Amino acid sequence: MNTIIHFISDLHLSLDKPEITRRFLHYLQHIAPEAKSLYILGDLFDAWIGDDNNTPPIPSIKHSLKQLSEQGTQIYMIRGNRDFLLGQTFCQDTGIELLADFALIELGNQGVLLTHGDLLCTDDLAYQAFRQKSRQPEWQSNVLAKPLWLRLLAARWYRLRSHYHKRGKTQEIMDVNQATVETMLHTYACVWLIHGHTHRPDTHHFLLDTQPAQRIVLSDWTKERGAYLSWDGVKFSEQLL
Ligand SMILES: [Mn+2]
Repeated sequence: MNTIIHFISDLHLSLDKPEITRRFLHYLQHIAPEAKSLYILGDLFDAWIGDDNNTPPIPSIKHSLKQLSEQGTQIYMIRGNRDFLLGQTFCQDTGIELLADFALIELGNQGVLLTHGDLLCTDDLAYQAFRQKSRQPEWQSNVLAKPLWLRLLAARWYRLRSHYHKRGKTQEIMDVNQATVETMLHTYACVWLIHGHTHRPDTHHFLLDTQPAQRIVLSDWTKERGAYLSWDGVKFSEQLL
């Protein structure tokens, strides 16, 4: 029985980074089919302005995702802070199943908590306030009702603004808050956590009460390299592309 499971996040696919799109299409066509399941833990796209946007490179990405799911790899997705507007139409077009912001899965009889990671960065109060506002149905339907050209323009402006805002924030504020990590592990009664978002790939070992716990941070993708975390049924390994 196939027990291989892949995890990826933070590809930030966009028109101006064709190397990453190329690498991702190669991954979907030649590597991901070995996996029983693929979990995409958010920020697959650098910006998602609505499922009605089919400007490049979105059609080729959708096509390869659909091919992969039709070949038998079940694809799950947790939305990130960049692609939180991704909706059911995209999922129907690709065969992806959307998961909640926190999802508990089981690997080798161990509960593993999955999340994008932005909800763990509770020291960034300004971001958390924006997040709360932008998850309201009224806020989202208001945005999605705008014409596509206006949303494309707004996304460019938002990316510039985000770059500008980040410069003023310390590294600590933009990393996860350890107390929040422990609260979530307690809530879901497990000791393993996998997330992305921070672009600080690592495996952190710590004690949750008296139990050994671990937090795996996935790699972001750059022009130079991509990466996926692979579970082979017994252990994890990071594979570079
Ligand atoms: Mn993110």
